[in-house]
Amino acid sequence: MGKALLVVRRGDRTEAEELARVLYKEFEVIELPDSYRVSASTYLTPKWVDEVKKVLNGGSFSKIYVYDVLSPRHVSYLMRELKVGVEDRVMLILDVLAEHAGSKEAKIQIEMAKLRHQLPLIRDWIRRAKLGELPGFLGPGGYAVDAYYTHVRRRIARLRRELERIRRVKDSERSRREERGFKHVAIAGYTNAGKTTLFNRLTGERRATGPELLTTTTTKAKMVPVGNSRVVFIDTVGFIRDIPPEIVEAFYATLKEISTASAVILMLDSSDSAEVFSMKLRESLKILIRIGYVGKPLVVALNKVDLVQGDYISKLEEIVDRELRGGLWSYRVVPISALKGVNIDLLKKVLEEVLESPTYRLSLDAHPR
Ligand SMILES: Nc1nc2c(ncn2[C@@H]2O[C@H](COP(=O)(O)OP(=O)(O)OP(=O)(O)O)[C@@H](O)[C@H]2O)c(=O)[nH]1
Ligand SMILES: [Mg+2]
Repeated sequence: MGKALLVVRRGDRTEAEELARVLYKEFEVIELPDSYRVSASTYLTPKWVDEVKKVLNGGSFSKIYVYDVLSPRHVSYLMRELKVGVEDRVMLILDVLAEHAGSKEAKIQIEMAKLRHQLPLIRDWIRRAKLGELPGFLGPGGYAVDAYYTHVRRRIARLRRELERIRRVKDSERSRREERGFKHVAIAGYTNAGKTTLFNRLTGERRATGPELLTTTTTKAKMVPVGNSRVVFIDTVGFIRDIPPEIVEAFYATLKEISTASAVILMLDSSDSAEVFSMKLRESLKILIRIGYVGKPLVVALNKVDLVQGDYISKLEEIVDRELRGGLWSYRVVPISALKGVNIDLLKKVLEEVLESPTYRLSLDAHPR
């Protein structure tokens, strides 16, 4: 793969670079100010288009990722102006997931999400071809684009059927386990928090872990005894800020495993700055609400305590209390190190208590705040 160019707002730079690093050995970054005001028709203003052209002329770039939501109009305009492939944030996330995808389920999910993401762009091409705005582009009269559109629609329908089949299998496995009295505990949270490391430690599995973002691309369930209960731990795909709907739909399986669980271990990375930690906590809670995991127990695991000082953990505990007190969940906080094996027994004990206590009933009236 050649070199990539990232166009990114200052505040998003770290996340964008971490994602790009998974795919490209070499990339350059153009930073827009956080206050950058998007041009409605072209995304980049003429000044910034010139900036990008200058950088493009200085090297051989195979792709530009604009780390934001782009409309079909933006993409068409930028590709015409810059004469190189232009993708947005969703595509970068999907490309990273594709890079890590091992299982058939993951591959189907990602292909479907990519095609669904491209549909509006293809529709825009068809419209332009019919208006004669794309002379000679993919054949006369837009016929080829029309045919491609139909092909993509059919392919999406086929992928959706296959996914539904895989989901039915997962659903029936889950119901069978529930009938046998197993409790499901989903390990959820932001990408790179250490979910798979914890899953491996609790279950003895050897799933791949790593410092890259979005290492895990499918869920996995494994039963182990915890105290008197038999608990099925579920490793899940990591959250990322502002997940767009086409990804959410493709990753429905992960979200379903979380929303149907008896308890969720919400993994957070204590080595993050307080600001990033709070952002990830709030984003995670928003996702839990969106998928309907409310009124149920939340065990907040402050992971990677081996990297930080004790007083910092107290500060993070305060942040968690501030966000969760009187809120939509009954919660407990446990500082752990999944990697070094710190407080794992404590975590299990807390889980046991949480699973044995009668289901927490949500009553907004009872929690005035
Ligand atoms: N120092 C330290 N590193 C940890 C700990 N737990 C996990 N890590 C590291 O953090 C990185 C991410 O761990 P994973 O278990 O892959 O994280 P994940 O949440 O499953 O990430 P995704 O699958 O990308 O969502 C790896 O490099 C782990 O070795 C910990 O307790 N302490
Ligand atoms: Mg993982």
